[in-house]
Amino acid sequence: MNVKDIKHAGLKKWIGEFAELTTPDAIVLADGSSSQYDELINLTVESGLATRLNPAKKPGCVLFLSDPSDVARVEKRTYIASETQDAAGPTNNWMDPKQLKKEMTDLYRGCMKGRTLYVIPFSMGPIGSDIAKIGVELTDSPYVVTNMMIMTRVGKKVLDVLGTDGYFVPCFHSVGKPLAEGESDGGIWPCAPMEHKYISHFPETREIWSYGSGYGGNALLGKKCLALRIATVLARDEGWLAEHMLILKITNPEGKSRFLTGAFPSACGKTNLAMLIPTVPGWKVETVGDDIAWMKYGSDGQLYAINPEAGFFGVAPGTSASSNYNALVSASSNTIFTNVALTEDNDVWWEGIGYDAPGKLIDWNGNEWVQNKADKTQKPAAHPNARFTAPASQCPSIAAEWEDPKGVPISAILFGGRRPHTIPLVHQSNDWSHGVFLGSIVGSEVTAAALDVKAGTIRRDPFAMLPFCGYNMGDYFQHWLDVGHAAPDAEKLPKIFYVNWFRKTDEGKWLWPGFGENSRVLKWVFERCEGTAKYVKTPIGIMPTLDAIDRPVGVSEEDMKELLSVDIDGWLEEVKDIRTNHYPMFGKHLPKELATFLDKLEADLRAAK
Ligand code: TSX
Ligand code: MN
Repeated sequence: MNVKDIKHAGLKKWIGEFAELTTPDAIVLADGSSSQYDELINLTVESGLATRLNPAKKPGCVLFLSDPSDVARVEKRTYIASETQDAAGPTNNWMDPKQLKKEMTDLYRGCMKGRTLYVIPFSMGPIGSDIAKIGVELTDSPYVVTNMMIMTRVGKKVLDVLGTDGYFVPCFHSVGKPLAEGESDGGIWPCAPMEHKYISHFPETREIWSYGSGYGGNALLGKKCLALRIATVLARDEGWLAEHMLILKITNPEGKSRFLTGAFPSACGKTNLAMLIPTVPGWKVETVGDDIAWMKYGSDGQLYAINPEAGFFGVAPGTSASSNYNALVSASSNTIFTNVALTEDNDVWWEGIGYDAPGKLIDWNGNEWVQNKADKTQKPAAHPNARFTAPASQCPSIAAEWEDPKGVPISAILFGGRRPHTIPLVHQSNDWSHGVFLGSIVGSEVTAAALDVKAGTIRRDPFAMLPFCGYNMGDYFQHWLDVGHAAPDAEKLPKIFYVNWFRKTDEGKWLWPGFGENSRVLKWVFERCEGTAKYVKTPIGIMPTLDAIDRPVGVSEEDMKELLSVDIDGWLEEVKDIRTNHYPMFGKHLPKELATFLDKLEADLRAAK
């Protein structure tokens, strides 16, 4: 099948216009076939851009090394180009849409010279699901096409659903490096300089225009751009939720299952939690998604979630058999690695993989690298944001329901962050709106990696959505409140919890072992949904009694008390920080209901002192 066979007149016209602007040498339709996937991978291997890994160790896998300047999402070049700046809000970069389109059109002019324009029809969500959305990405990057084929559902079957006049979100992408007559990339990752990179969203017209970066969220436009920034706008207008959340299934020893979602800022181990292997005997945890959840009320009044993605775009460093066995297995075949290190026998290695580097490596910059553990200043062999792109179907813990078009019914929503002090291991909101308050104050300790703020500071990242909301964040809080008020049956709303795996002692030791032991907390959450868990009411919300959560080996009764107590003075500091540094940012867009929760929290804390 090729572009000529497309029966959707609007799509055909739109492709023609973009091709006229960008002047590619050829136009190819991504049909979703495995033969085309193999051809595209061969193309990147032959051009020297990718290295095929050892088929005995990593069958069907390749490694790409990106340009050193093109290694992560570029927030300062990410724009929400709404009609007014107020609509984008205080936490997004804004540009006038007309001005931005003019600048980008100039960049796109002739930008695909010497390259092939690929047309990628993709579905976010199981094909044909009521909750799914279709997008079409036009790109000149075979890396993007192959990654999109793993991360989304691509090809002919999407065009079939689209029919002759179906709706799709238009997504433009170019690496922004046209080739002169007879020139090739010669194995060099193509991208544009930082000042020419743009990741642009037009919320009113629901368009995505990306230029100059070939990496991850900047270039795989189904993920952060469509499934979060544009989807938040659709969700606001259509009365549902597009969230930066994992989805997991938990089953008790009696065989009863529940589903929950969870939002965590980066570096909190969201993918690890989604694929957790429980330590509580008889309990089972399975994976539905690790990054994005779209939630809508079903006809039974329950909130249902789908994972709009079909793969995992996971951070490799720190992923080991002990931190995330299921991710390692998912990424052991048919996987695209980016910016990890290459071993002499064409396997991959990264920091935190669980064993020392075997011999001489090629690091992510393409240089020889030999591990020297005595040298504390040695640069890592894998980039800290190195990734694996792996099919979700290969995950050993994938839940049977993960592709159910009607989604999975959600019993509980978790929020969390990396908080060494004050925030207990787990507490529950008193109701939905109070849960929205908890989501709005999510924050995480800045780790040593981010050098722009002093270590130990808490960076607020409400709902873990700060970089991903396509409109005013204050209005987004109001939308969450509205979704609760619109519940067909308030009794059926998911219960909302705030968890913290990252409490430390004053000496800096971890108080909680985390990882698989987090299943003890998930068990309490499950039992709260059943109505059987032991709990107490506190000024911050509902908490487990001291004996409600089984103590893991190595956690003393004293530690447990510390993990499950309300630190009144710490929380009063928290209230002060929210009142002076966090909430004022949203100005008149901050819902009054949330300000009231903050006042009540302060009054209740003072009364308990
Ligand atoms: O992912 C993590 N989770 C969630 C797992 C399901 N991490 C890794 C965070 C970086 C992505 C964690 N790190 C977790 C956690 O629950 N907890 C911690 C902190 C921690 C680190 C090491 C140990 C204990 C706690 N254990 C030892 O040092 C032996
Ligand atoms: Mn994410």
